[in-house]
Amino acid sequence: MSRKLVTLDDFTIDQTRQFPKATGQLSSLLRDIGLACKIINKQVNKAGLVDIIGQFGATNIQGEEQMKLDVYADETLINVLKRSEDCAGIASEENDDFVAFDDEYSHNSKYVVLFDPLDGSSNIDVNAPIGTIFVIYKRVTPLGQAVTAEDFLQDGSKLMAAGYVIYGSSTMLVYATRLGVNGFTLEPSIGEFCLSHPNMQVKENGKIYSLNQGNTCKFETATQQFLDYCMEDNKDEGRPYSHRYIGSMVADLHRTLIKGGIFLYPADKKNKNGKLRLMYECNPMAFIIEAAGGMASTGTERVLDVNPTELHQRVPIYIGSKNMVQQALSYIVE
Ligand code: P6P
Repeated sequence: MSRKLVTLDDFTIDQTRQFPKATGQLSSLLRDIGLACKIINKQVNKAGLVDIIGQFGATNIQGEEQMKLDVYADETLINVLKRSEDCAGIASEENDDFVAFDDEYSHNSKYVVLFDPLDGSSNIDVNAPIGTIFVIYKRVTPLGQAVTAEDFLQDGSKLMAAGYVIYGSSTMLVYATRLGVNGFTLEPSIGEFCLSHPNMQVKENGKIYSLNQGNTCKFETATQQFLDYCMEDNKDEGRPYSHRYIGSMVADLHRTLIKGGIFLYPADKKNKNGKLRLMYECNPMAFIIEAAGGMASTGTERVLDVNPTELHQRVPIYIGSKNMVQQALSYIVE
């Protein structure tokens, strides 16, 4: 007997009904983000067939070559959210500064959205999984005016919701609120995200470690000691662990959420803050993994406690199964 089909709309409306005072704006915003990602999905799925693959010929604030799909995804999200009743402004990996939607309606919208429109885009040409990552904050400035930088530079513990869409062998939307983490798989025949992974939980222990091992010569001693632990021949403790690394954060974290394990992008001798961005990569993944029972640290503090100073700042990250993250951190303490 197949389970009743529950769409993302059904689910978010049911969640809203659990809070009598809820206005449904957060649910409506999640549905808007889902719509934008369905539009992006359409292009991602046929990227090999149309002249949309390859370099856009520009670079973003990170100094990274912008792939055409990056720009398309960024513009799609901005256009959909600008028309949303509930979004007052956005910030994106692809845009130097935040964008305040400067119309009367948006001045009275309650939320701001930050996103990495197409994370892992260096994998587009090799057809590896890529994704859209997003967070939703309630604005801190008064309604009736345009949002300002302080509406965006909030620490992760103030997040209202966070999620990602992974464009892989299937297209899935996973999002977390304080009520938990739920996964929805896109059913193309009806164009709806349907509940497929209710109440996702990350295992306390795992057998997979995930990092770019090519950077080993640059790692600090503590990271090298944890790597030695993962690769140690200790059958009683289930080691050596398996090494898996896709090089697309959404895909590596999705596997970690489903199978357990640890993903790390640590600081190294060259990059004192690692590579991944706090606001729209590390915070959303930390919010999701913590809501699923896991752990996320920068090595010195909880990711969600970092007080942001810049929109595109980077932090090191150790994230996944609680016991594995604690094991990795134990070397840093020592
Ligand atoms: P490296 C993709 O470019 C990305 O931002 C993340 O999705 C991914 O985890 C990381 O960078 C991969 O970085 O240095 O291993 O190629």
